[in-house]
Amino acid sequence: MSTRRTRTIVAALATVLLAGSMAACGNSDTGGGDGGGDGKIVLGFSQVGAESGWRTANTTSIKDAAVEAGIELKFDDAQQKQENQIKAIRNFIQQKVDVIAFSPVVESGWDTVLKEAKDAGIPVILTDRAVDSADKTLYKTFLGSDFVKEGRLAGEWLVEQTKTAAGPVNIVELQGTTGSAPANDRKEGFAAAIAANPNLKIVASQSGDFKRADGKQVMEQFLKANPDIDVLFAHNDDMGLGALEAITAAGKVPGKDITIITIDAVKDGMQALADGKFNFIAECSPLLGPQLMELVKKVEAGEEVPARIETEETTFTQEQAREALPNRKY
Ligand code: GYE
Repeated sequence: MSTRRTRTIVAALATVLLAGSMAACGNSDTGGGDGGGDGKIVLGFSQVGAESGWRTANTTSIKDAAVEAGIELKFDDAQQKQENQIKAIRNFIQQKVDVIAFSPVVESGWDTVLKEAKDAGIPVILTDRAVDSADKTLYKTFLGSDFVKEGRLAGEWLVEQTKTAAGPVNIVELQGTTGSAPANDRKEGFAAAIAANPNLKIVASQSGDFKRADGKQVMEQFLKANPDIDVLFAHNDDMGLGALEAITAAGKVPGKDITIITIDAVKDGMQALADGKFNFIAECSPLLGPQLMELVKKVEAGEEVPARIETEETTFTQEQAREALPNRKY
């Protein structure tokens, strides 16, 4: 056989093999779903909304990570409404996506739609926020933070700071979205941490829906009703940032007259902390995208995944915020 002919046969064989392996790879990627068409895994993702800096960073992380992982993302913004999320999930089921992921706006009321996804054979991943469903087989895994711990870390810092306080310490609390896992859990963790100190008193506690404008408005009411507020505990940076405006407008100095503790550690929050307007932040990382895409690939391939995967987080004082801020990604 001539060398030329041998080379042609080898080249032809290689092409066949390559095409074969590509087709095989395409088959495994499409899994059970037929939503993609081009062999990519199709992920339906229902986001809570765009209520905070945390949420914006989370959305960016998820969209970027999907591109990076070669996953086709169908993204829906529920505008903080559970009914919109349920509708989006039903749409994803109808479109036969390969995997559904969502960040449930509140904890309760998901069993019916989760059952529908399960019956359709579409695996569901919870990300960021949890559900209170008793049936744990309705979803594959949860990826997110320990919100109770975040609240506890915030409370423990306050206990330490007020160890030598002479009189009572009056605390107001801006809660996150009513019924949401982070609002329930952060409240619980904070309350548990300060429970043994009877001089630490929560004098008012109300939802600001994790939004800046609501944080401002509720803080205005708090200030009117309570002349002696010593501490604000806000369940996220954005509500704390809104509250800053109300505090300043009331002629008080944030960070001095009123000690401010928040959760998240997004850029604007970290800036307020570095500037001395906030006093302490417990971090909650929104950068869940890359880990989520890994999980999507695994559950789509039918692999076992851990029931709960928690994000590693830290806390920041003013000093630490000044150090960390230049390298902060979000
Ligand atoms: O802390 C808040 C956002 O669910 C952890 O939602 C998330 C929370 C976050 O609106 O800023």
